[in-house]
Amino acid sequence: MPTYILIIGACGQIGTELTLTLREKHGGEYIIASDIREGSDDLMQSGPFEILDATNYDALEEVIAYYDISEVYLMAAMLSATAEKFPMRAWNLNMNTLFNVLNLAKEKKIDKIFWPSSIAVFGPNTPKDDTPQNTIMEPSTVYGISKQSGERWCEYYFNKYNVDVRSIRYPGLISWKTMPGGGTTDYAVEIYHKALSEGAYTCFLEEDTKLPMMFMDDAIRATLQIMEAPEEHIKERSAYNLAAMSFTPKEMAENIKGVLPKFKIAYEPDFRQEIANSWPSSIDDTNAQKDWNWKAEFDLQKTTETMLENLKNRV
Ligand code: AKB
Repeated sequence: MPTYILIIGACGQIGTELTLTLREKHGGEYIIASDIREGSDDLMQSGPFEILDATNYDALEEVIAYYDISEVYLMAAMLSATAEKFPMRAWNLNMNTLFNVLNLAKEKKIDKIFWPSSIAVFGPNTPKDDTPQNTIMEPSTVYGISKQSGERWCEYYFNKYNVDVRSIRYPGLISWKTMPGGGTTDYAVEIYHKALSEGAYTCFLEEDTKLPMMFMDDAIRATLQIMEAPEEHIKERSAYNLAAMSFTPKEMAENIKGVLPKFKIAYEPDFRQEIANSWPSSIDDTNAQKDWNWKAEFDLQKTTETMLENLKNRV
């Protein structure tokens, strides 16, 4: 029997690439994309698409019943920078969509869930370097509080109701197909666009702010890997730490200069600096390596080459 998969938030930064990859792997008709707005042409044309507000339980249940969905990837969320501006909207979106999906699994209407967590679950009192899987968290942002609460609820639904929910703490994600929106790590994508279009970029973080980052291909691979792992291998039912590389805006700019020697960077930190200061610099992902064989393939150099190569004909 084929497995029908629903992606919620399919038009976002991760959702777009995840949908296209899953469609390539399983066939377009089995992967139902959904969002509150329409997405890119390749997404809209490669398989079924539903306009769906996943905070509405009845609407979500209807789509799940109609397509006989068994797996849900819940990628809709308000990210860190936007969430600071709209705390209640962020809380409602990030938590209600998660509860809706968890409750559908509790009711046995779906079998398996992927829900993304983030390095934002950590806070200013967390050890900054090689942040362990289990440590002090105390997030200080609206987004981080919602992600940490979400992790607690995922673990609770697994323990109490045997809901098969799996999660990763994504670092900042870098991709050329879709722009990020409203995050603190967005500079690491904007910089490539501006390097090509204007030869210069003004960064909203200070030059020495080191954050964990990952190229999108690695993030998608990790997502599919954790979802395909045998159930008994998933030992963390909150969310797994996941790492690939860590760098500062200055290091990134130097790296870009290796390809575009005339590139110039300036720094004008704004409110996002405080968010970035509260997050780890690097992440220890030993458990993901051990439990489901995680290994990143993209470092900063490979990321820069791939981004500039793919963006040069688009920007
Ligand atoms: C953000 O910056 O808010 C996100 C994240 C690290 O979860 N990219």
